[in-house]
Amino acid sequence: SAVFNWEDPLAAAELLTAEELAIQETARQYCQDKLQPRILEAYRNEDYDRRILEEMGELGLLGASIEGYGCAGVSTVASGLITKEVERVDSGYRSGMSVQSSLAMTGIHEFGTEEMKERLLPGLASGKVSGCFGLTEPNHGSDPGSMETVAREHPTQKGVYLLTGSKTWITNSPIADLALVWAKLESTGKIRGFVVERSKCPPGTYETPAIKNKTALRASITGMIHMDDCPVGVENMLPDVEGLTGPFTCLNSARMGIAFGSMGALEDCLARAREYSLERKQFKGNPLAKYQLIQKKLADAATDAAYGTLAAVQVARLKDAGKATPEMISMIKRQNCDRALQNSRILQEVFGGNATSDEYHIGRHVANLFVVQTYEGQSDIHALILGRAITGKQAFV
Ligand code: TGC
Ligand code: FAD
Repeated sequence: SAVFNWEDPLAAAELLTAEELAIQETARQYCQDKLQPRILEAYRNEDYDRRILEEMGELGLLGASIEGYGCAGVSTVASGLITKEVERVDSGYRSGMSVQSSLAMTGIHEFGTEEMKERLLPGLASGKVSGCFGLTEPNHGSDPGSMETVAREHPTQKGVYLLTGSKTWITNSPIADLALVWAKLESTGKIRGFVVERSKCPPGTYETPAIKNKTALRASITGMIHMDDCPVGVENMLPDVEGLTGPFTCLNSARMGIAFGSMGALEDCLARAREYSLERKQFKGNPLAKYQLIQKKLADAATDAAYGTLAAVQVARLKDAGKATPEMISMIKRQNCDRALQNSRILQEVFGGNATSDEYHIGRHVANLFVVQTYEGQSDIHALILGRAITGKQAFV
């Protein structure tokens, strides 16, 4: 007979294939055995271990939903479950994976030439080559369509573009071997994607200073990209896309990952708060878990995690069936990030003063989830995307 499982209250596992469950288990084992023991020191020291990408590559976790080119070719659901397991440990580790897989690899896979895919994707899939994604600029975050970075044709060298401009808040930029950078073509004013390979940039044309002393996502390295007439050959310009459709197609994939990932972080907060509340006693030897107000906090978090996971699985299935729309992805990215952030803040209260110690992990998730709610389209921006779809009225401008 059916049994209630607080870790999967609405039995989302019933919706998964045996292969998807096996992939999730592989990812979970890796994350719990190899990532969890590293996270405290990484977060304290603001240190991202570059080897993590190679470890993930060896397990087939990078670009996992891509077919061929050294990638695993699994379902969007399986890929989401991998993301969920990584973010159960830390949103910063998931960030490092997202920019490699969903942003850099997806862009090259969707819009690159066959030659480009064969040249670049296997290295990225193995994690031996690291990638990042440069869209946001110092003056243009929520409104990337106003970007100032330009690509102009080299005055004398045919087939070469010169990129000039700055990108900021770029995950992995200081360590990335290549960057998928979005710039406006000077001749047309249209946004195009360029793969900038660090090793091919002359000194002084491409700099990637780190942004230090972050208050969140400290186990992920973040930086800027400054380009000053940085030469990029036409063979590294994505040929098949023009305009914001390019970066947003990559973002559809990454936002889907975040919808799953944020639920992993929330589930970790819930499991830790539950355990703490069972052990901690206040007032006549009663565990906190016995008090109604504590139980409500746990019930709310379990409910939101269960609903959010079901919604993510549904939209991922629709994506594989070719029936998902960007608005659906906006809805689950927004809702799951909002609920993860809100519940993690409430669950933090269960720990009392101990929440202040990083050894209880909850404060780290809370700080991280603020960023997760902000990047890849801040929550209110997704509300406006949905509002536009519901009313037909544009609120941005
Ligand atoms: P809008 O008029 O809406 O659209 C312009 C063109 O783009 C197309 N498009 C999409 N295509 C595919 N998928 C989507 N989701 C799309 N959304 C829009 C659209 O069809 C149109 O095409 P065309 O051919 O007609 O030109 O453009 P807008 O300028 O009004 O956009 C406004 C808005 C708010 C929707 C958009 O700019 C937005 O989403 N802003 C949020 C910015 C954002 O998400 N930045 C993310 C940066 S990357 C990042 O944060 C990585 S963190 C990674 C990590 O560490 O995990
Ligand atoms: P702004 O656009 O200035 O927005 C500030 C506030 O105003 C937000 O709350 C926003 O919702 C609100 N707002 C803006 N416009 C409107 C409006 N029309 N109506 C109502 N409210 C509005 N970017 C990349 O390209 N690549 C990366 O790898 C990457 N990694 C990141 C890693 C970290 C740690 C962080 C913090 C950010 C990263 N980003 C990355 C950037 C991220 O995508 C942006 O920070 C985000 O899109 C928001 O842009 P902004 O910070 O410029 O905020």
